[in-house]
Amino acid sequence: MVEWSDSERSIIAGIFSGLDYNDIGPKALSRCLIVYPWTQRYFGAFGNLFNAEAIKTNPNIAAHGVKVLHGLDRAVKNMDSIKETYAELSVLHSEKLHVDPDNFKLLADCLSIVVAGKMGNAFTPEIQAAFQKFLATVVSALGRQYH
Ligand code: HEG
Repeated sequence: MVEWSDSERSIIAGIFSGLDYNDIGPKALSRCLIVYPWTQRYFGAFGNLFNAEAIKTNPNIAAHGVKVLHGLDRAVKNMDSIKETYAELSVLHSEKLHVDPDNFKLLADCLSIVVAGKMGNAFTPEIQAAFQKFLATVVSALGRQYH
């Protein structure tokens, strides 16, 4: 099990309490689809993804970006049982959605970049270290039910 220090816990709680999900979620997901275009294949039913502008203004993508952040919220609230918390979501991504688990890392990296851009100088190495550890734990948990 991943161990969290008090400082890491408060950093993670602090980052998420300051996040505007409706802004950050859509930006992180659309960035992932633009930077890594092969990730678009899972969103064929989401409408126009023709170019970067279309992706950034697609309301279905925006809504899904918000949904992903709410999904992360569950890990923030269950820091000591992230693996269990995501067991079902991992099965869904594996068996129903057939999402390649490498993509979790790509989306996590895009989220880091968007959060870093938003926080500016406040995104110190210490804050980044805790955030990367959190995201790595999430990525690992989401990839857990693949076989
Ligand atoms: Mg996934 C559905 C969370 C990465 C593609 N994703 C969902 C749902 C949640 C979620 C909460 C809704 C589940 C439900 O309906 O019960 N996703 C989530 C997280 C992360 C992630 C927390 C990683 C940080 N997802 C991810 C990636 C892809 C992807 C990288 C593809 C590149 N997710 C995906 C698709 C759906 C979900 C295609 C179904 C969307 C729909 O049809 O509405």
